[in-house]
Amino acid sequence: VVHIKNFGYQPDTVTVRVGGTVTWINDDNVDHTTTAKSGAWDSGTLAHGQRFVHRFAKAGTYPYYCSFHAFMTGTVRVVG
Ligand SMILES: [Cu+2]
Repeated sequence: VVHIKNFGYQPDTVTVRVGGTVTWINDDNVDHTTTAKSGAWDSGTLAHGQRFVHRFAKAGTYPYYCSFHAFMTGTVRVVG
């Protein structure tokens, strides 16, 4: 689980197995997103308390950001 808090992703790097999921939860009182740089996923707007789940089917390194606050970045590492 990645918490979106104080305009950051906590933790900002997570590692999951192929087929695993990552859940993001927005703990801020500001809208955020989790948006893959590759386009592999886009949560759309997450208001306070909302969550988004994505399943990773392929190994790789997936950088992502917040489409409202480009300085917010994180990485998902998917390992076989
Ligand atoms: Cu944001």
